[in-house]
Amino acid sequence: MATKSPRAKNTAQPQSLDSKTIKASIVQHLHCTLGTDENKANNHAWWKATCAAVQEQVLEGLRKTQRAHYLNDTRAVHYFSAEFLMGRLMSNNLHNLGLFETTDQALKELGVSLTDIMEEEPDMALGNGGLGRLAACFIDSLATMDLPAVGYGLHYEHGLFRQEIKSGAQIERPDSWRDYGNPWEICRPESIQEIPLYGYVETKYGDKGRIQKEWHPGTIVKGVPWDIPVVGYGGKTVNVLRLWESQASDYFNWDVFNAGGYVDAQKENVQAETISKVLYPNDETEAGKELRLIQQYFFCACSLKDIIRRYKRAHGDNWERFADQVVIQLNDTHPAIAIPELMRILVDRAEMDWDSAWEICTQTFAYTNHTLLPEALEKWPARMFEKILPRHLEIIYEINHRFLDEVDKVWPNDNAIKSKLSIIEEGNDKMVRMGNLSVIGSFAVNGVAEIHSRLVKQNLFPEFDQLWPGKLTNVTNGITPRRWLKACNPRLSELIDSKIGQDWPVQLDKLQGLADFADDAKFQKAFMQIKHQNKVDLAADIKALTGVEVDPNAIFDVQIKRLHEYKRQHLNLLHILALYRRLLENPGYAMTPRVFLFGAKAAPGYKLAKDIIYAINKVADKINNDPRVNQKLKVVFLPNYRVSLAEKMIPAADVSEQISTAGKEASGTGNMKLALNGALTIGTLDGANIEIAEEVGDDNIYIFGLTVEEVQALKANGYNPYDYYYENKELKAILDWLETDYFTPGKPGALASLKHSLLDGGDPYLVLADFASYSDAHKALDSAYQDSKGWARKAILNTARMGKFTSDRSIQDYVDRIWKLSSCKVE
Ligand code: GLS
Repeated sequence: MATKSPRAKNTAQPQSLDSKTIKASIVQHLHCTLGTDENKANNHAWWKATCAAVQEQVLEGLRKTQRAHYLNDTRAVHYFSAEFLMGRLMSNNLHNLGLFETTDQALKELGVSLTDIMEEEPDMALGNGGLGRLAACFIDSLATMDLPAVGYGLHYEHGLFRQEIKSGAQIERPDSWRDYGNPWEICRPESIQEIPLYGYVETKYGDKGRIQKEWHPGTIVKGVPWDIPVVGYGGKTVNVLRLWESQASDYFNWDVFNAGGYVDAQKENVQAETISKVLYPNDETEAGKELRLIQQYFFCACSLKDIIRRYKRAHGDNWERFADQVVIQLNDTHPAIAIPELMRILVDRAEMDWDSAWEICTQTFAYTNHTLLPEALEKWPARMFEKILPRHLEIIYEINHRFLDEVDKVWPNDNAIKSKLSIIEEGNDKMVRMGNLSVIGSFAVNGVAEIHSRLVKQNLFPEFDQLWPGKLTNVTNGITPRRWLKACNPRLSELIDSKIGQDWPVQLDKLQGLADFADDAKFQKAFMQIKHQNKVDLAADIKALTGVEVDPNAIFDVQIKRLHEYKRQHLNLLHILALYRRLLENPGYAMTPRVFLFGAKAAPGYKLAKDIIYAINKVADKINNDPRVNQKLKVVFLPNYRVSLAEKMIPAADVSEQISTAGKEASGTGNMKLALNGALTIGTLDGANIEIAEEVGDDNIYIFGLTVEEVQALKANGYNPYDYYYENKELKAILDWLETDYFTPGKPGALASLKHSLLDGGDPYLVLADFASYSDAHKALDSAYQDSKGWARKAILNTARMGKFTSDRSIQDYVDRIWKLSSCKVE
């Protein structure tokens, strides 16, 4: 059952700073950095002063780390990601530095509450969901494990939108996380890069008939790096997350400016600065917008220049060791443009022959696939490429041409295979397939959970797997237990410390030791009391945020993730409606009081997702205000779900909803966070749920629904949702209910789009097919909860058996299977 996996060897070594020193440093910053004093300072000022005091320690670590990496000329991984969903940094940095308690004490002595001032910190929401948060967990693990690593991404001025709920509907507001500065980041003007865009390519004939290509860009933008130090647990290694901000290049504007075109020059500024203005709010789907491709190229080009500058400092113009020193992990296809960009640098700028350049490229890049959803596999119109990156399109054609020659050797004259594997999708509007480019240009490709990687091999890229056996592999996702247990659930962490010692944050397998106490009445009581206390805290937050009162004695049933049909928040909603009906029809209906909690943002242009949010809120309004049922049933949609809200909800969850259609959720990581904090999963055999079930055991998880094979078979045989509608009376009644004005008085049909998507729309995610089985699983779960000892045992075993899902294990898998990196100790 429990797998053995390598672990980071660090244990948090509290720094030697005492509370007196920290206190003095905070006060000093209050006076000298913020120009205020203890009497005038508000929480925001205290927060900033405390950040500044902590940052002093962080920067000391950063300096030592950079020196150690430089002296050892280490091989490093460069994690290229369009998203890093960092959340807040103060608590994390304090815990990782081993300074949390001391700082808490120092502030207490100053009459200030650390918990309160931490609330002042805006989330760094530079990501959409799982993919971006995974990147954040990974850089935490990399630093913790003393691995030389740099995260590269975009310094968005506005992160993921702030969600407000008005009359039940989602409203998007800009996220202004940096309005009052970000105390954790440092601008590095000395490392600014200039990035060309647009223009045309000139063909020249050099010595010995050598053809040379010169790209004459139409414009140049400036990339300004902002460094966010990433503190490993134990505080020794401090790596860097380098995020690029776009600015107008001085060089470009100078002529316009001199010609008296002040206003025009300003216009250019605005255009250049648009590049890093906003995070695209889509998860899983791509907008196909020009600006998005420019964003991708901009941060990849800046990052490659940065890497090459550093490489050249140590190795001059000798490229031979480049792939020994540099590995670049592409987080999805978003940074795939880095492949032709490196080719351009090597062939056009370094004048290397194609084959040698390709050899370097394909030993440098590795690619992680995060989804099988066809709409999420990026494709760019070739004509858009031609306009923005004309030289890159030529390079892609050349890569493709040579690749198809290889394909022809294996499958001679097989045009069908060629057109399937080609980077270029032919048609009226030729498209560049970034997935194929990523596979062809990388030495390793991984999926993010066992089942997902199997489907990548079998369904998405089967011929690539045949062509290059062993290139496609699996690395199951993980989460950092520092943020997702130690920092967010201090009560439980303390209890765990008292039983198994303090190493578990870096050796999560040690949690297995808790299994010995799973039947111990005293431990069960302590464990469940902590859960209860966390629920009391969350209930207070719910009241403050929504006005809804919930009873902490009820089951807290939590579904928190992006809103998407495949994640099936509407399946959850249909079940809630079933419970509501059962209670109305039979007031004595036996069920444990339950609070259903949702947190979810919908992409602004995703109409049905927004309709589902609206439906949840309207149903919630009705149920919460219906005295016939509201002692037993409550529904709460918490607005503006984000990392810092997750940190409050997860420790308070009894039940974790992981109910995607089998085969659709590549892995999931919220499933891991919730189980780690003692929530029981109700879920399908999808993504990492399968591996969670293997770890925790069948008795400690509620699995329901169709398997991947059954989903495929049902679809192949012609799925008809009406079969379920007519057959299941309860289901029919619920769906019909949605068409009335019961939940939207005076507005009949306001929730009808949901019903239509499930019937006339063909129910693409098989909600109706899985409904009965889901409802049965809930019944089983409810009766299990009534046995409080049995439930406590299950909850404890969930926490005890989650060792596999530390992101340290994921990183160790990447190191062993893909990166071949060595750690570098920083003293
Ligand atoms: C995602 C998947 O949907 C998640 O299942 C996965 O856990 C995550 C990280 O691997 O990546 N893919 C995606 O485009 N967004 C995601 O969250």
